[in-house]
Amino acid sequence: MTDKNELAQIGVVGLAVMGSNLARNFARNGNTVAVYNRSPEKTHALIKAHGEEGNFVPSETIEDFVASLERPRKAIIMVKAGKATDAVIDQLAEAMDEGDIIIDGGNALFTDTIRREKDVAARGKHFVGAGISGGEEGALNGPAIMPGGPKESWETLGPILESIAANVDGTPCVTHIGPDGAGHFVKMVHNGIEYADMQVIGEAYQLLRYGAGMEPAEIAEVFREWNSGDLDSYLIEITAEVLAQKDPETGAPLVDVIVDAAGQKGTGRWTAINGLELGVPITGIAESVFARALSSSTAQRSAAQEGQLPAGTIKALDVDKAEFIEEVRRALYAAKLIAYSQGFDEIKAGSEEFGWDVDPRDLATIWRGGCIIRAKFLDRIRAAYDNNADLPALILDPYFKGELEDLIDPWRRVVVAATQLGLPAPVFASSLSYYDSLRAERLPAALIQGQRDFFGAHTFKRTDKPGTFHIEWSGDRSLTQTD
Ligand code: NBP
Repeated sequence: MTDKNELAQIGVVGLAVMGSNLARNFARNGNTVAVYNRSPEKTHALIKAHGEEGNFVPSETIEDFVASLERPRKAIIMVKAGKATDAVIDQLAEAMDEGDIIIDGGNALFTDTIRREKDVAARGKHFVGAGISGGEEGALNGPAIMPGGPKESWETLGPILESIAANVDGTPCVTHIGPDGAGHFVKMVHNGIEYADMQVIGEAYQLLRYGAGMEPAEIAEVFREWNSGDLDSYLIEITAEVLAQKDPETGAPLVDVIVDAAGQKGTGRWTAINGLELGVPITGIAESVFARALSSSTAQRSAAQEGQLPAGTIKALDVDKAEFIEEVRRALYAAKLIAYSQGFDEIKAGSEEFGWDVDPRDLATIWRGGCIIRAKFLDRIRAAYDNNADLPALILDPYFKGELEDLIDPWRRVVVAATQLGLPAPVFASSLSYYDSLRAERLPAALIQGQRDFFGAHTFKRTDKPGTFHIEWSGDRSLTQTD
């Protein structure tokens, strides 16, 4: 149903797949929705195909669109991230009045969001950068939404966003994350964790396929079973679906006909870059981004295969298949736990750096539904932060420490097995090194400090007394205290 005279509670600009699904979600949940797209064909197509699902108010100009919104006006931008978003923000800010709210629901870089909020605020309007996860299906049926921006915008926006968000145990998967770029920052790290989660699942598959010699359909059954335990999650569920799928053309397992090169241009890469900038070791996420980059290094890969780089001694799997499957499950669980723990570390560091005061419990709560990393496991993460909001690391929560007791030995054995089988398991292995580094009483950083003092007089601290010291390396090797 469309009615040009009715004022809309919310508007959506950009009616490609995400925007039109979001608009339908608003309409289906009782909101009157103003809709506008740069090229009117998409607006017409939406109204033609779905106009009966609720109240839509279509417009062909941005001015008409703005005029069709009730005050304070609320418009969500769902256009291509980058320049298109800036162009639409400018048009909306021009046409809107003081106190109106512009929401960017695209995958913006959080530093762009910080800049945009400042610009829009200077023009007397509110700007909210909101991360939206769940892909097309989530946008239509209930995404997880991570809005940043001013708290007072949340007061106005909260109820309408709650009306379309996913819902778990009566709790909507949306909450105000923090000021300015907090929402897009958290969405970025969510996607980084998603990269790592997908990569560890991939590594488990690789080991079962080429280590234990299992066929995709058989591995699909294993993943189905895993989905009923600790690993219960959307990503494990869809992995089983993908592995069970046959290619409609050849009848071969679909996974065997898909080119094994994955892209890494967006939020995963940003998460890794930001981890480096903040000095947070998000090894699982960064290795996942590198694993995708390596998969796409087609020329190097084919040269390495043709030139047959030496493999060394490869040993066949020497454990029982059922036992190996269970050990791989535990290694996957452990590496996943590390990736989440590191992702939460990055959020904590970002929150401190930018003064956002992000509550990790909120994230564990809203990520339980709607988004790509939704998982039973998030209930445990929520409980961990409920018990202690200032946990130094998620893996130090008593429940997860208990889990690690059961996981650590299989995890070590699986990393050894992957090495002996000559199979890559970059996140399984690097996560274990991260874990052992955290546990280690002494790290080789002491030696590095010694080297730095040797070649650059960078000085060092001592374990036995305060102060900063230097050795006269090219002289008599005496110790001097520099402060
Ligand atoms: P796209 O990212 O493919 O963008 C297409 C839309 O942008 C169309 O409506 C297009 O209008 C509009 N647009 C462009 Br391009 N340049 C414009 C300009 N200068 N002025 C006005 N409009 C312009 O759409 P999408 O896949 O629906 O994604 C929308 C946003 O949601 C993106 O930021 C994306 O990163 C984010 N997101 C997507 C997913 C997903 O699963 N796809 C998930 C989560 C978040 P036109 O029709 O006139 O060309």
